[in-house]
Amino acid sequence: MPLDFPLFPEAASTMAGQVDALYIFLVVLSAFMSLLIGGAVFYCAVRYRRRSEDEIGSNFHGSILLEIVWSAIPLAICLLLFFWGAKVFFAQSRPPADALEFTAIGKQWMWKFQHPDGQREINTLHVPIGQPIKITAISQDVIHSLYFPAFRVKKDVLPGRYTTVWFEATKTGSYHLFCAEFCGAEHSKMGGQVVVLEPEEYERWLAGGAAASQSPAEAGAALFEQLACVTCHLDGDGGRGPALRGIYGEDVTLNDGRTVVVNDEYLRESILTPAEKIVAGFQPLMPTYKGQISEENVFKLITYIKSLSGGRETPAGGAVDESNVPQDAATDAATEDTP
Ligand code: HEC
Ligand SMILES: [Cu+2]
Repeated sequence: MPLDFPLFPEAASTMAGQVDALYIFLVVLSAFMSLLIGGAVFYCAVRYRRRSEDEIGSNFHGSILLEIVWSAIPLAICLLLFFWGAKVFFAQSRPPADALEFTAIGKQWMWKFQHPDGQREINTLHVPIGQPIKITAISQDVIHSLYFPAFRVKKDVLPGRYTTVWFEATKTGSYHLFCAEFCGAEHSKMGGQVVVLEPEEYERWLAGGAAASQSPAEAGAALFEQLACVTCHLDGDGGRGPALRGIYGEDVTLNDGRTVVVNDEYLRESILTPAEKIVAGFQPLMPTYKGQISEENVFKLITYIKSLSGGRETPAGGAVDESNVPQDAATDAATEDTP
């Protein structure tokens, strides 16, 4: 094998150039400053060395101009680094709105990925080129960190909290992915490959795999019935719990007057520890599902709730006057609409 010792991993995402430019600037700046200061120390030590036993140093009264110059220039450089770093940080932290939504679960010692259509993989991830990919990740046990060196993105994956990482691949090929947080005896095995494909190839790959029988939203809908969520959350008002249609991305008012945005994190908390945040106007009677629903299934329920967009569907034809219908019948009509 020829000598294969690259200084940098391959640059295969839209982020790679930005991260490398900042990194190289920092290295060059540090090297320049070290040489400048080290050189000046060495030069002065030699040039102004004590030449005879009875030599007395000359007085030096300072220079305002010099003080200003060597304060202002470093300040300007630090500010440049701050704003430049912030710009790259924001670009990394804000996935574009049209990103494909993947999920990842880290556990000792593997990565489980799920594609938007429900296809699943372990330690390997296939993605299409030229398309922003957003991965919402959570850990099932200890802290892990999802790292794609060729894309120059890395994000800690924590138990009990969602984090997201996004990238857009710019080169087809197969690249490493790693867990970058020491997480136990077999941490070093917690890695694999991310395979970047042309969009048509990706479609073919999706079609060729053991096709997911259900989309995550469909699987979530099934769980919603199995776990009896439907008994309290009707597709309309009048249930013991709030209707969930169209809540995603909206504000919800809590019984203590606070307003929170319904996002993935809020939904997860509402399902696992409902007592933490009680929706205004409702009783804290939702059972806690902590420890009873796997992270995979929480993802599915969330995807299902997200898929319930738009206004509420009125029962068949919308002509049912609920006041004339016995309570049970109205309930049935509303539940039937739940996909
Ligand atoms: C016994 C009735 C009951 C069951 C069963 C139930 N919930 Fe709830 N749920 C409630 C009530 C009441 C609230 C409002 C009070 C609160 O926030 O805890 C609520 C709140 C929620 C919220 C927050 C809604 C909002 O508007 O902010 C979500 C999300 C939710 N439930 C999801 C589920 C899921 C998913 C299941 C099944 C795994 C489920 N619930 C099972 C009664 C129930
Ligand atoms: Cu790990």
